[in-house]
Amino acid sequence: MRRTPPAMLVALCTAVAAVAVGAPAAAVPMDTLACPSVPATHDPAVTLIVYRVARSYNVNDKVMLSTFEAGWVESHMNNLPCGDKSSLGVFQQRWDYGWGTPEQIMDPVYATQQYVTRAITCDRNNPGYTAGQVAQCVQRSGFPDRYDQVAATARTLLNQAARTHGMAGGSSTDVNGDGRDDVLTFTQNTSADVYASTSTGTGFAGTSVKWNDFFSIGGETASTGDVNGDGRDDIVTFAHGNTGDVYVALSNGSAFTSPGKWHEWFAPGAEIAAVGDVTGDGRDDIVAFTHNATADVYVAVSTGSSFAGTAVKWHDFFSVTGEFPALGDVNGDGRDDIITFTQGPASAADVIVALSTGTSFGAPQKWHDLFAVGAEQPRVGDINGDGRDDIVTFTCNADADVYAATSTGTGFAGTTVKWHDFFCLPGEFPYLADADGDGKDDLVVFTKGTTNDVYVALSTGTTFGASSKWHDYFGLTGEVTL
Ligand SMILES: [Ca+2]
Ligand SMILES: [Ca+2]
Ligand SMILES: [Ca+2]
Ligand SMILES: [Ca+2]
Repeated sequence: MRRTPPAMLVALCTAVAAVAVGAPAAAVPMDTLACPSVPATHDPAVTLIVYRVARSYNVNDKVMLSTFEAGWVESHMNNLPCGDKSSLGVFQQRWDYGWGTPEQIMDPVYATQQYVTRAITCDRNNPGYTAGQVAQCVQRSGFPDRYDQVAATARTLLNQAARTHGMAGGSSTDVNGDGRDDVLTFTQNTSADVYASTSTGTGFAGTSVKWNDFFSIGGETASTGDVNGDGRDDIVTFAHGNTGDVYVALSNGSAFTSPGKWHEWFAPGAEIAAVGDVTGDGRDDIVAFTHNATADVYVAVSTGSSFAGTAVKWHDFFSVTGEFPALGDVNGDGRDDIITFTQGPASAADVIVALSTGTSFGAPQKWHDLFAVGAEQPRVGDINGDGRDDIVTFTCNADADVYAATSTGTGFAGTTVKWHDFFCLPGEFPYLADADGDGKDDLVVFTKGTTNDVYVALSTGTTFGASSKWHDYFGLTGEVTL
């Protein structure tokens, strides 16, 4: 448990490096150029892929931080096609030192797998190491102190990636089809359990009621939706990575049964996935936002037993990098529309909508010009029960304010209208759901942390009432709660 002195660490890693040196390949498979310069800023797509892959190994916080420290030091989190000697990629791995082929190393999924598996071993064998020492143990750099020195930057990037991974925000969830929304938690650890707690109208019932015992591992996007149209919400998980697999487990009213693959190539890599009924046939479909400079939006429609065929592009420029995409039926025609919160400062915190036609999303329209500023947490739901989805934003800071703007069918009305003045503190996860089944979406928050409580504040149609505790142990830190 004792920290290894830096000198010893260097000696150790030098020795490991010497052992690891193999005979270089006979021919250089591709040009390995010295980089003319390294970008000053990170590539958000690479950063999100690194986060998702590391989560898929259930890494602890130290190994996760070490991964981001190494990625920042080596490439500023960019997939560099160049580097020192034969170094390539986000972690500047060397094809002639046993890290894989150049093509493999230039795949950020593969490169992260290579880093993380070694880091897990280093951490296990040296429990006293700092995150930076774990990074050095893997990277064997000539500059061993650089990793710990960038801890603050690495932590910031890590938090940003975690936030981006959680975007789209999910949708309210009625797993037993009684008209009252329930709560779910995906543990996303090695057990990958899914627990549900059903609403009684005044509380969430049951503790540790497992509805599935292996669904959605870490780094996947866990979501919900009624994909077969039987009135009960099912669970959907997006694997991302290089497979783009989408799995579904249907609700039978008391469990999620027999997971099956419903699509083979959807929302890979750093794309953002969401579930909603964009065609208006009563079955929820899947939507992917590429969330990059191209900002394409793809849809695969539910047939009731799969998501059909190849994903179809429904919009070619919506929700660029850094924005917060979401789904909701904002005009009340029964088809879910796409929404993006630009999340800039107050001068650039717009809400843009593109309405579903049933076969595509129409032209983007600005529906609000001051909503969900900066790092606020926006959500979409029908809070006044008129059949049109509205927007809600949570500051989730010490003020814990909740603002809302209601849909008129052609815009969101209300600026800085506070619907609750103390709901969602830092570290908590806010959500909208019709917990009491009166047709109006209510506030739900998972406190996580040390208490793991679930609080609800019911909508009156014009405000949210007092908070009350609906469950006292549900949804732990690190779990995905919906
Ligand atoms: Ca229910
Ligand atoms: Ca269903
Ligand atoms: Ca609509
Ligand atoms: Ca409404």
